[in-house]
Amino acid sequence: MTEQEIDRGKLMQMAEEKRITQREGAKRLGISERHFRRLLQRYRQGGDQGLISGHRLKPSNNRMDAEKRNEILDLLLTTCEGFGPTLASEKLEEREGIRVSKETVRQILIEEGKHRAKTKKKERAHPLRKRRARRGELVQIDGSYHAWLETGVGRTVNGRADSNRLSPEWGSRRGEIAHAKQLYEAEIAAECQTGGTPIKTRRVVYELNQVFGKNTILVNENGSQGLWSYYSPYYKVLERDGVVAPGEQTCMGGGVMGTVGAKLARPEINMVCLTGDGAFQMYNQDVPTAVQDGAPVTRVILNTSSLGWTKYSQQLLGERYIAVDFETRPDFVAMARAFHCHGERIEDPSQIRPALERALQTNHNGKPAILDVVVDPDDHPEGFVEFKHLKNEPRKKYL
Ligand SMILES: Cc1ncc(C[n+]2csc(CCOP(=O)(O)OP(=O)(O)O)c2C)c(N)n1
Ligand SMILES: [Mg+2]
Repeated sequence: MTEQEIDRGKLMQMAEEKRITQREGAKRLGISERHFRRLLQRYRQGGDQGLISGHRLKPSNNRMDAEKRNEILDLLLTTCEGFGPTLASEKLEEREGIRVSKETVRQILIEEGKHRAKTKKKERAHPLRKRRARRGELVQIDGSYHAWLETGVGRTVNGRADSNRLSPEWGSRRGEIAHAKQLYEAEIAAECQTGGTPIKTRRVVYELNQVFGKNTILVNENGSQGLWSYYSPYYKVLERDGVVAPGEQTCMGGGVMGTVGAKLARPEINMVCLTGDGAFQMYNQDVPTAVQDGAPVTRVILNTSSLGWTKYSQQLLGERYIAVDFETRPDFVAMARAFHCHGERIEDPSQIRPALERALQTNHNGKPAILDVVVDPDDHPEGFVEFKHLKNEPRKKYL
């Protein structure tokens, strides 16, 4: 039985049991009430089997008679030998006055083993990419729409050139870019010395990178302040696999807990998680987990006393703030101590580096650390600001 016949059987049964009316059944099957009654009659007499079409396995009424078919077949094998269905159908009409569709000719030839039906080409799920140019090609591995390099050398932040295939002009261009990069990095270094309070997150990120250095894996979170660590050279990933980056729309707290797993997997590497206070509070039950499982990691809380990302989105809407500020400010240092971790609160930029050094040392001694850094909630990375504005203006050309 076909699926359609099975469905019909179910509806017939429902109609018999008076759970639906005949009108409703007919409507659901998309047939007339009269036809529904006819089917119901057959169902009563023969059950499900009664619903099977009487034409099943019988030759079609429009079938060509055997004599005519043989005549055509003879011609196809003699005067039209070797012709494909289309040509054979044309020639049969032209020479013999026999009108027969190319499809019928095709079917006859297939039945006689004289023609092979074409199999439909499968669509490629992963089409091949276009061939690439060979010479002077720049293989861009990380890019940005923002004019990071103000010297006019383009918008690429980290590019890698395939040096075997470079055109001769590339030599001077490469020097130019290397110089621009140097200037840019010096500019960021100066910018990350910014003093004053509240602390600018870029400074925390920069100093973290310097203090923890190589042999470190950074586990990212997805708050607005944590974003500073996504941008090089504020934070430079110094190791292969040196960062556990959040995927699109990560669950907040994924990094806070994930850092424990990462440490257990790679105990020889320094493991640090940069997290917002919101994300931290979603998974702060994993503070004792780190102690219990022997995972001496550092969590640096970028404390804005708010769900900063969401708050900024609300600010752009220009209406009101709702459910984004933490009016109760937990004492994260007390919490750290309660769970046998090292804990410090940092409110002044001069405290950042020594606190990071102590946290790292504590980890080396086998104890997890939590640094609660009070940061400026309104200082957002340029890329984030632009991204947020673009989201409000989706017609811009690169969205
Ligand atoms: C479980 C979950 N809820 C909501 C979000 C959406 N979201 C992304 S960032 C963010 C706010 C993050 O706040 P916080 O961790 O304090 O970082 P801040 O933006 O203040 O730097 C929210 C609500 C999310 N990613 N995951
Ligand atoms: Mg926050």
